[in-house]
Amino acid sequence: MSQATISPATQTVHWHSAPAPASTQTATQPQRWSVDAIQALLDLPFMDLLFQAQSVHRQHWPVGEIELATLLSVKTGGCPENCGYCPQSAEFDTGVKAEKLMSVEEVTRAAKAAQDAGATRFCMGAAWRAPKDRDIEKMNELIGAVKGLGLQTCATLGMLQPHQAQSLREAGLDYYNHNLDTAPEYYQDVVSTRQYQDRLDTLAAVRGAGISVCCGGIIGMGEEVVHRAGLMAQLANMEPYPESVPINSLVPVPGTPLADSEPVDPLDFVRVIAVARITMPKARVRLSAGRQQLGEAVQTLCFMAGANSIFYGDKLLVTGNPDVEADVQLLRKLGLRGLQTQAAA
Ligand code: SAM
Ligand code: DTB
Ligand code: SF4
Repeated sequence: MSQATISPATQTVHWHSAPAPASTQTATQPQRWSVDAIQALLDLPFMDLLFQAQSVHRQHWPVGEIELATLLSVKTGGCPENCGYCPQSAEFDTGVKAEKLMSVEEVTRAAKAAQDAGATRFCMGAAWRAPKDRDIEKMNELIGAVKGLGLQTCATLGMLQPHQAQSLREAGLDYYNHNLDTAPEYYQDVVSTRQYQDRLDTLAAVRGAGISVCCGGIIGMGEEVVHRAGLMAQLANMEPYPESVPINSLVPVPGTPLADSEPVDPLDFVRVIAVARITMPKARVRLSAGRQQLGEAVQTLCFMAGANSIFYGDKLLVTGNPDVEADVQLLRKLGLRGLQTQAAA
């Protein structure tokens, strides 16, 4: 093993007792990932980092299996929040029009098509700051219909109260996506209409309702490496850490405040995927938005680094994604395969 390889098993380099951010530390918590330890991982020689991530991946996951998750924007645009990356905020002139919630029939048709194309998870996104109870009732119908097809269900609807999370769970929701996006200290540079703590409160409501947590962030918003480490520390120190961790590369959308962000070095994006795999070995790490701009070679490195899920389908929420045929070809070229559908498994 090279000098630079950091192994969790040795507990010498990155598991240590350095204090975690005071805002999230409790007396009963076991040893946690410090921001410094994660930054040390991000700073490893690239090959050492990738080797370590791939080794962790093989200890915890079948080799070559990739989850295919399809997204659908069931309620697009007109959002009152001002997330600096988002084309759906009503504050920015991005050309995205506000639409009504889609019908059960439309959503069922889209979910069936995704399933026929090989997806096993279907994620419904709504551009709400926080849904009203009557929105939750309508979402429950959509969730029931998608679940009825035998797909895993996921939703991302903004901030939730505990009783709303409970209601979604009872309707059959498997996962709730709610991203922390970046480190706490960089958050207000990205969005000012809510606080980091609001995100944590919703995540607690989701966890409390027994829904699996899907939580990750975005790379390429002008953040420093320490902020990437801060985000990963927040995720990895959750108890338990999220079952799904989407890592997005910023899709710069004209009209949003972050449209002119300095593009991230693709290899630095791969590093974050590797660190997600090492610090959250059993999480499904999703290579999420931004695949169109990454190209095949960098995506391959992401799989090497431990990514085992992608968004699959021609569209994310409102921006583009590699088309299904291109993804099928890429997986075939790499000898990777999608998970079996639940109905077939
Ligand atoms: N309104 C809900 C919320 O904010 O939680 C759900 C939808 S929101 C679009 C879901 C996530 O998509 C965001 O938290 C962010 O991480 C990601 N996202 C949005 N726009 C993006 C962009 N332009 N590039 C990369 N990721 C983006
Ligand atoms: C996540 O982490 N990324 C997805 C999903 N969760 C909801 C959304 C990506 C959105 C990219 C820009 C757009 O199309 O709106
Ligand atoms: Fe609204 Fe979500 Fe977009 Fe923020 S990310 S503006 S909350 S839809």
